[in-house]
Amino acid sequence: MSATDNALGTATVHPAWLPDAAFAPLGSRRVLVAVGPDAGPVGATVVDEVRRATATHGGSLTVLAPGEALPDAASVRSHDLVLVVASRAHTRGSGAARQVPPPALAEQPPHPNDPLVAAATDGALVATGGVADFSPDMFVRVRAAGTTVVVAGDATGLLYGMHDVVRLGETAFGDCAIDVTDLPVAPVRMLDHWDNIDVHPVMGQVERGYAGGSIFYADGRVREDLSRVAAYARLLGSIGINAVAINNVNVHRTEARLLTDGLADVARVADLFRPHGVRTYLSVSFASPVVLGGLPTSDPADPDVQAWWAAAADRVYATIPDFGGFVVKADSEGQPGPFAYGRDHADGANLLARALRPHGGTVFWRAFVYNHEQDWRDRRTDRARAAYDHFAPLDGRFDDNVVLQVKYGPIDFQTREPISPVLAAMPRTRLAVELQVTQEYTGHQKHVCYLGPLWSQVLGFPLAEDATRDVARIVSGLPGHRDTPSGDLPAGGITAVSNVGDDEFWTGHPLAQANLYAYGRLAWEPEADPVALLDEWIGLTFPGADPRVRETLHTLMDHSWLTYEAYTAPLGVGFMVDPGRMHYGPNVDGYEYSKWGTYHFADRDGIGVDRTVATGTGYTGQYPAPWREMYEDLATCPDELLLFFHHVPYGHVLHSGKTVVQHIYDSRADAVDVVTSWVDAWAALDGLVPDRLHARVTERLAEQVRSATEWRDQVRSYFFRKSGVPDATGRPIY
Ligand code: GCV
Repeated sequence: MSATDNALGTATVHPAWLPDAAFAPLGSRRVLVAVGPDAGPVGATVVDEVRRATATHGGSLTVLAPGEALPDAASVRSHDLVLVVASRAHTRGSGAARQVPPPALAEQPPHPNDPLVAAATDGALVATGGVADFSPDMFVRVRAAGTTVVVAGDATGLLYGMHDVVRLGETAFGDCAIDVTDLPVAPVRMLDHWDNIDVHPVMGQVERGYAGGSIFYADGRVREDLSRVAAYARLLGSIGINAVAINNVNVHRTEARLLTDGLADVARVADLFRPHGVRTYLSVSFASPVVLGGLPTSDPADPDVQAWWAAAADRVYATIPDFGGFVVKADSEGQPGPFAYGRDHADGANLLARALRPHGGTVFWRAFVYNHEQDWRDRRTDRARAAYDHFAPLDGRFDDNVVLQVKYGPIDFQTREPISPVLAAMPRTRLAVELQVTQEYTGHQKHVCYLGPLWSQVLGFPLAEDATRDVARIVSGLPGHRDTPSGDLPAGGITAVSNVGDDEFWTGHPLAQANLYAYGRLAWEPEADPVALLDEWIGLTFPGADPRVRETLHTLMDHSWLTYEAYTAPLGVGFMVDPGRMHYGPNVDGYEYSKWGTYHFADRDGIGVDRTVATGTGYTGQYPAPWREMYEDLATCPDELLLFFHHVPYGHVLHSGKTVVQHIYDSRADAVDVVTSWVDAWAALDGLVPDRLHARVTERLAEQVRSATEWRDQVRSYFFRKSGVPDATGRPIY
């Protein structure tokens, strides 16, 4: 089978989760689309998608143009699917409406499509007043007397509702289809690209990118042919992503100019994202007034600096009226920031926010600020403490168009970290949690590592308000105790670093597409079951495949994050990756004597970092109850985070009943056995999935087995040599 090959036998771009065949159930139906007078480019996308699907699969499309006379009820109901934009009475923050009934609604003038909704749903929606209650992006799907009806308050809601029908497939047209009201929890669902225009001598074209070159840039400029961006925008719109930052947060000289000379090119990119409901953002350099404007300073208090940013923002919005805003990495890993002028990060962020404010733009200001020039001999400085120490005192000082973007853990996207306490410490600040879809620390898209379960744990972690308010609720402005009125809690969003490049399969490892898919779906619905989302991805990506495909992919992927964790750094200690190979492969002491501040402190007696208040760095004290007490106490600290919080002897007995060192020995060896078993399981799918895809995964699995074996042998041998404790199972150690 060679579904990715065209007639000439050469590679085409893989369709990811939107192959034509996934549209067959919708495309074989009689579909009526009524997009309303203000549907704009997103409304046109809905029409185009349905046109393409019905042309491919033999259905039919009726488009009801704005102002056109409404057909009678019988002809409306002769359609199998009606997609309609109806009235939207108010614009509540998204998320909030999922949990809290909307307030009483003011009288609204009737929308031209409301009678159509009444006809299509046989009066069901209008009778309940349902169509009046839409918030942005929301849709309602009902099944009424043989017709499936999707009603949305705006065109993006309709796009999301249409893709919901695609995901459901035949089920959407069955009489047991369940009526749903759906809307995203987080208002902003963003992807950040760490793409450079110039190929960076160390980091390459895409920093921490493992899928080829950039889809945006080639040969030192924005690509002429942006067709990959258009296809990417379609993928993102289908999973509810609504914001994309198109350049690296490490803003180098050429990329800084996107804000000025490059605006026409940014506009070309924004034109491609817009029809899919995605707003474009730029990463900008805090030093822009100096670097681009020729000013002597970038001090936030300087009136010329303020005027420079205001003029820069004016030019951006004159070119791209729906521009999203800026992403900023300041005073971090060498990037310029307000500290140089004796200002703090609220001063810095507000400077940019005030320039964007007249245009409705937002600053995503990153909290990833720490000392990367630390002396490893200095045992009091703890990198984990840094973001909280810098930002928690600033709560309440940020303007309301600033979102503070906080990595999910206190260090740096490790396979296992505790949740950042910053997310609980700033109730008067709009917060976004930052995840990493690109697999910097999780196998560089050479290893199968499905991250949905990790993100699900992060978003569902009940960090605040006596463990009632989880991370998703914090970043979405939802209260913890379900009976508490929401009031005006600040909402930021969910953001992540993309894993996409110009690779034929988008993500290098074809199975890493599932991470991009799951990220978008979890950002929409954080409570979704990540394994169910994986199943959804399998169904869309391999429509009509032999059942063994689904089964095998679950075998490989469901627990692959835990398997990856089990052969790499143990019990939450983190890192142990090789700095010389861009964080790929094992190097137990790779960061032990460096300036970056992420250590394990293993000696002949024990391992781990003492971050307790009683005897360590005091980091546990940054958490609210009950987490502070739980992490502080060795007896209650969870095994998987033990070495993040405590330094313990190798003979310390875990809750699992094993000693620390025997756990290290066993789980590394067992995990490699698991990975090795995947090779045969995958080989059995030869002929059942596209040939090129099968070959690519086969090649990557071979590397995963090699690399996991290297991890196993180095980590086991390292700890045997340090501790002198033999492996009770007698398996080989070197
Ligand atoms: C874009 C880590 C990565 C860097 C990245 C940085 C960040 O340190 O290794 O490549 O820089 O995080 O998130 O800014």
